Amino acid sequence: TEGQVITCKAAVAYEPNKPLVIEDVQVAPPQAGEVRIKILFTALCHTDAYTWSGKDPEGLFPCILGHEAAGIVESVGEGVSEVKPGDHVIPCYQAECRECKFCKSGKTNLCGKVRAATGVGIMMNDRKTRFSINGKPIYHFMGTSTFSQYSVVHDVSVAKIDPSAPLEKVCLLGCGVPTGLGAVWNTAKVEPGSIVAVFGLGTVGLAVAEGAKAAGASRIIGIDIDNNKFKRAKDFGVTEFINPKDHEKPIQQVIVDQTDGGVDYSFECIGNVSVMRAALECCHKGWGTSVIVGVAASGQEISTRPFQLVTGRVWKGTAFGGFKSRSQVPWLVDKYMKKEIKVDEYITHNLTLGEINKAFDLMHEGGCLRCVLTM
Ligand code: NAD
Ligand code: AHE
Ligand code: ZN
Repeated sequence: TEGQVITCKAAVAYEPNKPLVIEDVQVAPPQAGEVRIKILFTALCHTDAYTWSGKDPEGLFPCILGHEAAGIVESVGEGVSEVKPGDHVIPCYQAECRECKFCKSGKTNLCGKVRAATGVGIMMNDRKTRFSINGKPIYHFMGTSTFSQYSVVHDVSVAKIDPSAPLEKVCLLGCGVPTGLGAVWNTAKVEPGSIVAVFGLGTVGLAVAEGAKAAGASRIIGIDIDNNKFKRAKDFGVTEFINPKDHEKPIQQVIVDQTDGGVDYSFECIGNVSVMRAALECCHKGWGTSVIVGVAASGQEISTRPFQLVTGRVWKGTAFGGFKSRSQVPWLVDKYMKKEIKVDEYITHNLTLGEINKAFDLMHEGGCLRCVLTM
């Protein structure tokens, strides 16, 4: 198949919120600096639902969504040296070129090399897409487009992993689990004994709890409006639960009252700007740090009294948990293989690519964490 157009199945999003359509899609061969991957398993992340909803200013239609996956390299374009056909890989929406201003700064995991192209659904080389249906182009998404049996990505967006790792599990290391763990370890740098609050107990929030437990947090307060999330949360390290619906007072007040003035660290893992405010305001005066992980819709803005920051609270954000993707995803896979981090426990459902609309429905039902699709 090397050098040839491949026709395969993919789930195409034609319009916001309209059911995805399984189509025969033509996938062009990889050009210079590109890699064509046979995607074997993909999970769904809340961010896919967000872009599908039409609220993402970078959302373009028609497109192929999906960014939490694992597969095997089918072929590589000119000049690609770090991966070869047959390598087991995880596509990374957050690239790492090791050469740009961002990569060299040592201060961030963001990479500037291909971001302008991935934000507008095209490939850098010729500013076109590699997906089409009968000659009509289909946009890429986040530089990954994993809801397709084959996808073309930039070489700086491919992490080569241990070939003995089970791809049907480690696909989760493409987004949600690293994001939560890294928010705690890299962005907040939670210390032993800390009191932590996690808003939203989906995969990202539970990974925050898991990371906080590993960091030695003394209390991990989980907040969610879905009581179904509470049962499982204990296994991930949550020590106490609060459902804001059970309280009349604002949730930040409830937490401040229960923690002698507030938490050391809080994490917003929902994408709701009023919860972001509550997450900041439940932090302890003088040092409490709140990390925004959730992605909020276009037009939404955060607000608080500046006094909250004047009196020492810190507001931060994180993308992919601050992990450098190509360097650290393989390390996370190794940690999983050594049973040092959970992955299997986040997978509550398994379906096939053909059942993808059902998988999105599940996401909005109580209790679902990750649904992994077999391609
Ligand atoms: P999810 O839908 O599985 O989990 C969200 C949880 O929040 C659910 O359990 C839901 O019941 C709960 N929730 C909703 N509204 C609430 C409220 N008002 N108060 C308390 N709980 C509430 O989502 P996920 O896949 O875990 O992703 C979480 C968020 O993180 C999303 O916004 C996603 O887009 C974002 N995300 C960001 C990054 C990043 O790099 N920054 C990476 C992955 C995901
Ligand atoms: N296009 C969106 C931005 C969405 C966003 O913030 N994405 C996160 C990853 S979410 C994964 O589930 C991210 O990595 N952001 C940094 C970046 O470079 O995109 C919007 O709202 O504009
Ligand atoms: Zn994601």
